[in-house]
Amino acid sequence: MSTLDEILKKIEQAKNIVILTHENPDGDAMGSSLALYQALVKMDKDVELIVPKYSRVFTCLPKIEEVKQEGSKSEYDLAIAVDTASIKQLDGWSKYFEDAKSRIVIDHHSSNAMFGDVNYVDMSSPACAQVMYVLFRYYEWEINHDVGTCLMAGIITDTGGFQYAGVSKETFEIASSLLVEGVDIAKIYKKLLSTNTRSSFELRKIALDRMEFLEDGKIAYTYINKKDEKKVKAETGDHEGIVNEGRNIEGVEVSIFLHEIDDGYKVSLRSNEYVNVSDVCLMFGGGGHFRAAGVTMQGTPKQIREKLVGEIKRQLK
Ligand SMILES: [Mn+2]
Repeated sequence: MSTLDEILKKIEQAKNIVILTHENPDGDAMGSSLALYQALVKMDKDVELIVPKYSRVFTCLPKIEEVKQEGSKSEYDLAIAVDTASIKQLDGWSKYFEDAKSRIVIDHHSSNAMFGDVNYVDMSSPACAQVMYVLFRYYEWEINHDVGTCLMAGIITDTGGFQYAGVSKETFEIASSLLVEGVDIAKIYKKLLSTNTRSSFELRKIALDRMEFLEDGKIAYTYINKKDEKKVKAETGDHEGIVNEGRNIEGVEVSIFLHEIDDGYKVSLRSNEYVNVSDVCLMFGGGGHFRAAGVTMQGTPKQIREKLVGEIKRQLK
């Protein structure tokens, strides 16, 4: 039996299902999990999509009002993790995954730990939403306007509006078929990629002001801490995208962005051409993609910066 058939069988056998995605969910995490959620509801499953915290920019997504902060059950027949590379990324809600009778992982991260009983991971896909689209087509699940909008949201955000490596002919074919379904690509683009909340703008200002260039300008580095966030009254997700500012500067190969969390700093790394930032993050227990990866580290921003630069330097030309 193919992996896709195995997944369908597990879904058909389950009465209740929980869908989970990674902490600090991005548009791909939200879009692909919401699309899957709608398909399972349509199959008359007792399904819950649990996302404890997400940015309010995602309130524009269809069915977002049905997302739960907490599960209603202690044990589910089936748990499906979407766009999530490791159990660690399920943070405080990994128990729903671990305690489920059966576990499925649907993802596109090259660093995926294959932590499910069945894992469908297409590392060549630029977004989990593209993987999800393949599932929808294979199972002949209906892609209506709402589902299409969620899938498109995932593809647009994870590809930075079709600009990152990994975008293929297939990506544009999917976009084209969703466009035919009436999905408003321009509107999703504007809402999710080119609209900033005021507090996220203020946070960005602080981060940009603090940006330093290291190793002959090949590394851009900046951070924000809890004090900054308090000052601008930042909300969940307001720091999203700051890491791209450094990467977009001429001559920069790697952009480092640190964001303070309860137990240290969440590190985001982006590269432009040849540095494998997933390898750098793996050294410290994280991971991701070749040109986009993350890890949580302890210490002061300066200490973390030194550790990261030491690793990155080995790959710089
Ligand atoms: Mn993704």
